Amino acid sequence: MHADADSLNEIARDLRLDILDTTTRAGSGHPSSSFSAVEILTALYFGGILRYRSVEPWWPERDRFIMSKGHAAPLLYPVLARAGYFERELIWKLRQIDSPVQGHPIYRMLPGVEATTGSLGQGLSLGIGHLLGGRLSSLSFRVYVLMGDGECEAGQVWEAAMAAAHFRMDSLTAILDYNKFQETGPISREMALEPLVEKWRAFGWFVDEVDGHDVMAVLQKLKALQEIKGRPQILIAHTIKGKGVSFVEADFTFHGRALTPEQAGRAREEILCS
Ligand SMILES: Cc1ncc(C[n+]2csc(CCOP(=O)(O)OP(=O)(O)O)c2C)c(N)n1
Ligand SMILES: [Mg+2]
Repeated sequence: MHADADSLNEIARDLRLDILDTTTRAGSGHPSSSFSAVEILTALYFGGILRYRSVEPWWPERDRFIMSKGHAAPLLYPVLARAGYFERELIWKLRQIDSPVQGHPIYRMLPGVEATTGSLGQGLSLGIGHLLGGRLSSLSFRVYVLMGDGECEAGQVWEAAMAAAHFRMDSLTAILDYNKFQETGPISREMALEPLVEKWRAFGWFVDEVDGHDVMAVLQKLKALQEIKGRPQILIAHTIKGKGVSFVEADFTFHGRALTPEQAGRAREEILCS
């Protein structure tokens, strides 16, 4: 896929506007968590990292992407629509009763969603399950799992980390949206994760770090990780929760709270000027 910095940054900007507009219209959702991972998903889906066929969503050889931090669904839906999995009109039904675009992604309700997520801590285990299943069927796809840093406070993440290294899963890449905040405050205060690089290394993983808002850097790092043999890899992406809108970046209480129409107007200006 053709991927230059200008076109990817343009996609990232459009995705931020979609997150803003759909959550504001819904009157709820997680805009700041979604803004945080925009460049990561842009690199994965539109930078040529993930192998997928949106017209054939169950293509057995497809790479799997699991949005383990499922509350960032307002980012996943416009990404999947743009990738061609379904009509864009659907994104406006975010969080409506009976709509397939719920507040958290639901497996088999929407093409392109590889796992039901939202209960934090489970996505890495689900990714391992996909890969073990793939081994039984002699399929050689890759699995990418996006996790939050607060999510890494869940014990299941570390059980999965241990298992992936045990099974020598070099087709597994975790990406950590390391925005330093969870729902109720800074990670360092709620449940410190540092030293994070050393922890993942100790669990047998190959670890790299990146500026999670530099889309070309994310792309290059993800490409390089595809060459690592014998070990699962994690890309620790340093991000800013609420990235792109100054007053959301400055206020962690925007977690799980939509912007008002007036705030959204100001946010739109900022995103368009970035
Ligand atoms: C098992 C579980 N516990 C609690 C929650 C409630 N919850 C939703 S989002 C969130 C914070 C997640 O923080 P982080 O993983 O850092 O994601 P961010 O929004 O910062 O990207 C919490 C505690 C949940 N969804 N699942
Ligand atoms: Mg976080």
